[in-house]
Amino acid sequence: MTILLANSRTIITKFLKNTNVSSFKNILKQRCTENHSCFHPNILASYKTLAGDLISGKPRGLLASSAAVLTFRRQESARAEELVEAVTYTEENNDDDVNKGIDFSDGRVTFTPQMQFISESSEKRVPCYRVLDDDGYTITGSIFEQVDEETAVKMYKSMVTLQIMDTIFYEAQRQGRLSFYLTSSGEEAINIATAAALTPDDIILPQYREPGILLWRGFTLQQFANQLFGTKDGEDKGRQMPIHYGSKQLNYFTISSPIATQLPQAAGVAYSLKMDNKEACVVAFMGDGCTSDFHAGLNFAAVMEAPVLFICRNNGWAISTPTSEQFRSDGVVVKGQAYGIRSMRVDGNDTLAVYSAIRTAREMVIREQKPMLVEALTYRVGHHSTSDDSTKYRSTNEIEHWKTDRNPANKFRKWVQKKGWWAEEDETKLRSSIRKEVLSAIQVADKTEKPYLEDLFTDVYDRVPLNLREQEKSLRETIKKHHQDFPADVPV
Ligand SMILES: Cc1ncc(C[n+]2csc(CCOP(=O)(O)OP(=O)(O)O)c2C)c(N)n1
Repeated sequence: MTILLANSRTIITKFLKNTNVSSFKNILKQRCTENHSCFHPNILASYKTLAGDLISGKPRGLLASSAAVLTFRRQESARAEELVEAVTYTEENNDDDVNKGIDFSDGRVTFTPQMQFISESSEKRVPCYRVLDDDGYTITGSIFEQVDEETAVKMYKSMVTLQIMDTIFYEAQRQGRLSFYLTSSGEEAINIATAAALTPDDIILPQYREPGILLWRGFTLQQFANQLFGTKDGEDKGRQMPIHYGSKQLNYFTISSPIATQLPQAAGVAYSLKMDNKEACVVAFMGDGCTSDFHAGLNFAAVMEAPVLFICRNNGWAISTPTSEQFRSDGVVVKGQAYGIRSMRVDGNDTLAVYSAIRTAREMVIREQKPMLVEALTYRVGHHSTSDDSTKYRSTNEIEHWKTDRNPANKFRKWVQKKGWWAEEDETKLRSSIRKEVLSAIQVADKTEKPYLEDLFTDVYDRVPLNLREQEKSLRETIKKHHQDFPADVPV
């Protein structure tokens, strides 16, 4: 799993020169940690097939002469297909002049007499790493990190807590008690399994659908409620929209509304960890919708060799934009190689797979001091936010299928139950106690005072600058004039 996508060009090139599998194993061995077996038979088999094809295949893109190129016509689409070669070029021509190549600024590039175009897609899609089948059994031969009882139960409880918190806060918004909310429904595994696979020193740059990391790290339900209700006790003192959580103490950057903001920032934060020789990495989350804007972040991280783990929650939709209108590539995973970033694809609804993938990826990022990209395939079960009605652009059958048949928490529960670590009575007890806790947090937040008006102007600068003092004065005058339009519960 860890090696399948790793620097595949280098590996394949070496493999072509070392066609027997045992020497290939040695090449892989150099790139593996001692703790992780990389020799899954399927992985070796797929490399063997791939290399076999490459060795035996004649270069299909070879044109007899340049004259043929000139007479080539657009409508000859079948011929055009012949010009498109697989991503890896063959090196069959032994002509010294041709093979001398050119020493380009970033390394040597060989010449080829073949006119080849890189295919826009490979025949096979990148497979998705999975450990648990739909019934919660581990798939035979799957390689994964063992999870002990205490961790597994904490993971399951956190997934349920996230679900209950989402249901109640969502309802509170519908009742008009909150101005905005957004759920993580369907993405509980990515939230919690990632959180469990990291250490508290890893710095999170979230998008907005990852409150589970905060929950795992000890952010209380009261703290969530305080932020959502904009109380004086909220970490941000009511200065952010609901769900824009942040916690300095828990190494969780405050969420930014403009999407993809966090990605170049992540490269910078990770570079600072590198300079300080920290045994930690940055984990930057994004949705598939961010990939239109992620160039700066990924490229910056790649060239600076910043230890940042980019996790793309590919949940199929960016509000009403389906992934088919977001990109034409094989999802997000393949984009990594174009940036020189190792990447892998995981089933985002499989808690054990996400946990194992993120633990392994994290270790690689820190040990090699390089970024990595993980694409987690999942589905946004809820509406984008309380400002959206997703039934206007997708079918209820589709939503229902993911909500029930592919529910990540249900699947993980099956596994935990089979282990004998969880029972029906535990479920009933847990659900009722979390429900009470969330409702009580809402009650407290509802009654807590809003932050003082002056808090709007503090905390950014050591001493409040003149322009902000002027703005405060002007605001106070406006409130005096139009006090009926100003919220009565904000102490002036
Ligand atoms: C720069 C920017 N452009 C557009 C928006 C409006 N917007 C908010 S969320 C969103 C969709 C993001 O989708 P995705 O990244 O897939 O995350 P998901 O909501 O699916 O988790 C858009 C377009 C924004 N907030 N910022």
